[in-house]
Amino acid sequence: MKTKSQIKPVVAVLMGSRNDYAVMRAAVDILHEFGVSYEARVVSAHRTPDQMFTFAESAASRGLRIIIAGAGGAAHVAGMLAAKTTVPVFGVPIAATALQGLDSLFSIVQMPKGVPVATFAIGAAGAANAAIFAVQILAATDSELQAKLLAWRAARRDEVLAQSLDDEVPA
Ligand code: RP5
Repeated sequence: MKTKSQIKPVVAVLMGSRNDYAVMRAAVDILHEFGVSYEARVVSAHRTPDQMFTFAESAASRGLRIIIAGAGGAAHVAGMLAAKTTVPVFGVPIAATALQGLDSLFSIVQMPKGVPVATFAIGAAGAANAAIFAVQILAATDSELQAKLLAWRAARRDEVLAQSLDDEVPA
């Protein structure tokens, strides 16, 4: 059996600061739940640009299939990664400044034609959805993962069907 450090990650979860992990954890939790191999690390476009480019340049040869990149403020990490690799990049805006994530949403979503970043919602919902979307893409060529995904969706459906307002609404 391979140890965690021996398993090659297929998804990378990057973030501009350790402080972003409070949000990006939602992506890690989903990948963990589905048993998708991943790595999570801090890479900043502004503070570690050389490391960011080295990461992007080696992403494909290291076997990464998807990069999820979260950042707040003037969030350039997702776009700059996308500029340096053809591995698909999913961007997650994080509310880290007085502009509450709108700044990072606009920074991530307004990519020039030819260098796409798939942009998700601001915050933890976006981080979780980025990971679910990664699972959906990987599941297209992995029947075991597809079965897990269908079971996960069915569980979400059953949760809603079990919800009742009987104790809340006036009789
Ligand atoms: C961005 O600046 C990071 O993604 C983070 O959201 C924000 C603030 O960084 P810290 O000062 O919390 O490290 O690059």
